[in-house]
Amino acid sequence: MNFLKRYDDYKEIFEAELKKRIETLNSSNETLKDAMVYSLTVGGKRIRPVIMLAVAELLCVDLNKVLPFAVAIECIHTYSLIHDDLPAMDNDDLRRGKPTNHKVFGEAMAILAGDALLNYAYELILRSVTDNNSLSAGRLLALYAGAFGMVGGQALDILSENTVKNEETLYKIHENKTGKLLLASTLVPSCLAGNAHFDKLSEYGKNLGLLFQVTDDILDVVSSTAKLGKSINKDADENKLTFVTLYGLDGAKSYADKYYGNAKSALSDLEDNEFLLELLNFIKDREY
Ligand code: GRG
Repeated sequence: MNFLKRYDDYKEIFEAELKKRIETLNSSNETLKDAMVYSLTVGGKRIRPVIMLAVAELLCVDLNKVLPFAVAIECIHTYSLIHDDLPAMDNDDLRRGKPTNHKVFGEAMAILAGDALLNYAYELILRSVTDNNSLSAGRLLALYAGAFGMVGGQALDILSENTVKNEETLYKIHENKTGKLLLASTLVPSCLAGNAHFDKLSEYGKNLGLLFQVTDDILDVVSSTAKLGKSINKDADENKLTFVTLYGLDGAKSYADKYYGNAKSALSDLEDNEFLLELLNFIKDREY
């Protein structure tokens, strides 16, 4: 199997669907639409939609059923990055190598573009609910994106800044802030297939999320702005709780190995698992 070719194939299917959705996106004014489309199309790995399409294929779910959820999760991810970059949060000027949304459109429009992308995600999901399986897929995504998941993790991250420095908090922040959307990428297709291999995909998705975050923490120290497309060394500068600030670089690398191993074992007896196993190497060895 050629992993990168297959990744690009999934990405291409996703980009075609996204383009179609953008063409028919309704907005009462062009500036707001431009701000939404700017961040949706400014680049990015599209890893969450790619995971969804790959798991859907493994579970024999019709790709047309999962594609609205793939666009929805990328809209949710994009809104979270726009809001995370705002002065009130991480205050970043660069994202994906380009000026952040508020640098181009101003703070107020960036907040509204994020809000509109989140609402659009649920509009797409609600339009594709046709049975109990698609209903439970939508419910899971909403739960994992909100206070119980990504937003809850972001809140804990902000509340712990400069104060709390322990393993339990670190794990809780990352399990939620980054982990829950990645976990949703593996579980939405399972829900669409009537909870097929739910436990295995859950174990895989949780560990993949932690692997993704520990790699992100490592890259903040060892990479460059040119490669990452965003500022580096922010975690230490801002006294953030990360795998590197808590355990040092070597300690963080050991955690990456642990989560990699756990994710791999979770899928060991699943047929056609090659792409999802190779994806773990892609995440661990990524440079951006
Ligand atoms: C503001 C509600 C709210 C939540 C923000 C996701 C998030 C929560 C903040 C982003 C902070 C951050 C950089 C977390 C590290 C992991 C992460 C989500 C990285 C960015 O995701 P990628 O690498 O980005 O998938 P691309 O650009 O490839 O889409």
